[in-house]
Amino acid sequence: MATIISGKEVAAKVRAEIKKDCEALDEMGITPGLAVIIVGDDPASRVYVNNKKKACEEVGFVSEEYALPAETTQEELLALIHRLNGKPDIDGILCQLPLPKHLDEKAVINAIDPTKDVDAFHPSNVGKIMIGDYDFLPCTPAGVMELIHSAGIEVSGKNCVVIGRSNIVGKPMAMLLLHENGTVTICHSRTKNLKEICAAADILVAAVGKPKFVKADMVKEGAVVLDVGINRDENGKLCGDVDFDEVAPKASFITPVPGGVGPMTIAMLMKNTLKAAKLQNNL
Ligand code: BQF
Repeated sequence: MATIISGKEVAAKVRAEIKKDCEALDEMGITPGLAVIIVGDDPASRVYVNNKKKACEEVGFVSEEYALPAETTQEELLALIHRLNGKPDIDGILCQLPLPKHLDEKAVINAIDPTKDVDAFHPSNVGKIMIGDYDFLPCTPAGVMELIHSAGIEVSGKNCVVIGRSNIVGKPMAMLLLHENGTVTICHSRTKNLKEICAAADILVAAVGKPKFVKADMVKEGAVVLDVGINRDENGKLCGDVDFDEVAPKASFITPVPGGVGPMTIAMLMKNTLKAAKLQNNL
């Protein structure tokens, strides 16, 4: 039976360390500030934005919410971002995704000052990650790596399989595992023999976006299983991309949903915001 890695607990430790750092900045008259933009009223996005604001409050950052109506134009949204780029008390800027479909996500990401890009979605930050010389790591992959480290798991030389190839999770996740000398395979909707490839993984990261997609026959005995998914099951209950009840008995380590990768995503956002505040102040 697997050891459950509690993202909830690890995230609380990370936030406590950030809070200490923030108190040290406070003595220099610096308070990290995060601007969170939300467009429209998607209920999941509302929950995520609230989680981010609450975390800011806990660690001692100032957060500013910019809640824009769903009808906001591209020009209005870009104008807000430009204003925040020039606002000295704002160190980090994020625009909650997905955006209503009349808005251009790529243009929005490109508009954010890379030194304030705490999601690390701007092409210049993505490029830096690829080289291994970065200021910010994307929050979810960084959170997964922290969970791996917290459990004392060695990545070097391991067979790592990432299911999912999004720009936000799958691709950067593969890159971070590669930086730690994992042998990395990325699987996706066109992958042949997905089951066999997953079943050969020592470290399996599920970022598919399908409830309980990973079944016991896709997991090697003793594998480490990290579940990035946030879905609702047939009863409307939160569940991951991994069928936890089936897979947990086979795995050596597994992350739950909720309380696994999710809280780490938020903790890593705080880490990036702290870093951004240090960068803005030449520290
Ligand atoms: C937990 C996200 C998909 C698309 C856009 C804690 C979060 C989630 C779960 C959270 C997510 C997912 C976020 C738990 C932020 C993670 O206890 O299990 C926190 O707030 N997340 C987001 O901002 O955008 C998303 C998933």
